[in-house]
Amino acid sequence: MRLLVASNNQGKIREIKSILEGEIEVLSPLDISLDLSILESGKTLQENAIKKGLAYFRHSRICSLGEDTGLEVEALDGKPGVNSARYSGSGDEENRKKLLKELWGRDDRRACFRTVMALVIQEGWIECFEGVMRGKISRSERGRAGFGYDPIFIPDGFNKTFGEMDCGEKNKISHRRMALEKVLSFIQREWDEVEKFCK
Ligand code: ITT
Repeated sequence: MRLLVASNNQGKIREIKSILEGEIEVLSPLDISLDLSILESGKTLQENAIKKGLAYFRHSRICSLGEDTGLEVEALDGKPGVNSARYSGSGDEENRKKLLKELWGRDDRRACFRTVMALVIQEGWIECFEGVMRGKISRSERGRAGFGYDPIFIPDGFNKTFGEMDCGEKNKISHRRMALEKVLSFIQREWDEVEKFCK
């Protein structure tokens, strides 16, 4: 089966390719020379995931996986959430700085990463899956691995940030891994129907 990752985020694509290695042939937009820019205007992660998945499917006719991820911080009433990519109005580094500043002096640092994936099998057949990783926001940046908010997120059960883990370690436990396991078991369960569209 071939699956197109409907994303321009190279960090995400790397992780998805690595998690699905040996199971599914994963393509990135670059692999098929597709250059799309999708406006993430949805109010929910699911809306945005579907929007991305559908847009890539319509341009490629290849089964596509849209993904939208948000970091939800308890003390900020779930923000930045669906606006995580645009939190500071600038890039990843500014986003992390802004979040650390907002939480400065606060003891409640609980947060979670939530990923919603939309598997677009054909026009009119879309399946959504969610993965959640709970943890807390560190007091400062630690580690350079990963991408996005990884250097300031400590997953539950660990004393280090995702930024301090090698990618194999993050990929074993992450929100993305949990959502992808659901995607895989759906495809295996429904293979007789799915293969008609996704081979
Ligand atoms: P696409 O829409 O092209 O997929 P994006 O970077 O806009 O790329 P999201 O909207 O899903 O993707 O990401 C929201 C933000 O959360 C963005 O700043 C990401 O860098 C960050 N992010 C997503 N997954 C992450 C992860 O596993 N670890 C750390 N940060 C992550």
